Amino acid sequence: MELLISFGIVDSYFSKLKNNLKVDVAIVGGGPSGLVAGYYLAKKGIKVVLLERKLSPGGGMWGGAMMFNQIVVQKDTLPIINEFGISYSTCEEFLLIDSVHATSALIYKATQAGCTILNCISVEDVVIHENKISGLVINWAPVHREGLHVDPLILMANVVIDGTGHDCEVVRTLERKNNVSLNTTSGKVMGERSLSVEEAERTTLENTKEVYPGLYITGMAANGVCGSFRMGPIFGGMLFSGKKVADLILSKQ
Ligand code: 48F
Repeated sequence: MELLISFGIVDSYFSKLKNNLKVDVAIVGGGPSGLVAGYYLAKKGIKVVLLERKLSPGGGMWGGAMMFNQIVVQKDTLPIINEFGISYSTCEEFLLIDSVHATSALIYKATQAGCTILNCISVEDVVIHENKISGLVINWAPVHREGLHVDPLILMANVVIDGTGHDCEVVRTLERKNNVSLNTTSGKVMGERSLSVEEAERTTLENTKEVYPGLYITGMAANGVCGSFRMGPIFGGMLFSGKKVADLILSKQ
């Protein structure tokens, strides 16, 4: 009995890992934008893996605002909210949603559609072949946290999405380690600006794009890379951005 449990977990985990070491799309970061992207890509039959450094995917959505576990989205997100089966109440032009309910719905629907989530894994670098991103360098998140000198593994992907939120870690790493010009107005990571809700929500969508061959940006990473604003606990832009990045990638298949 005891050995069967261990064999079952080890065999099935390593078969899942092995099956996802070569994918169509690798998403870095399991915040709302990454989860929505994973759902829409998987739903269309794309082989997609999402890598999340924390134990729980969901990013900044669980905590609502200041740990008050409610979020706000604009009413025009209703098609996405309904697609994910999320319940809501209304207040003027907004939907009010329990953040735990919403976050778990995004995780459930993304995995149900076929997006594999590998948690507790940190992305520490990218793979570049002929000036195109071709994969990711991954390690156990606790290896980084403990400062252990342990070499990583490599995961190959036709396309990578940076959904790492405010820190836009994948694009920053690409820029720091390589002499590259990005698809931004300065050619560089421009850095996030202070809070301005309407402009931030609008530009999140505009900034969702391919920023370097094979590398797309979504969610707050898009605004961080392109020098736009933060918006606080309103999540419509994140949902729309995740859908847009999926649509952009699907249009190239
Ligand atoms: O920050 P996060 O929720 O990203 P998002 O989808 O949404 C932003 C909102 O939550 C909120 C906001 C808008 O309303 O301002 O902040 O843009 O989730 C990013 C996820 O990426 C993970 C991190 O743990 C988090 O769950 N992450 C970051 N860097 C890495 C990573 C990395 N190098 N490797 C793996 N995961």
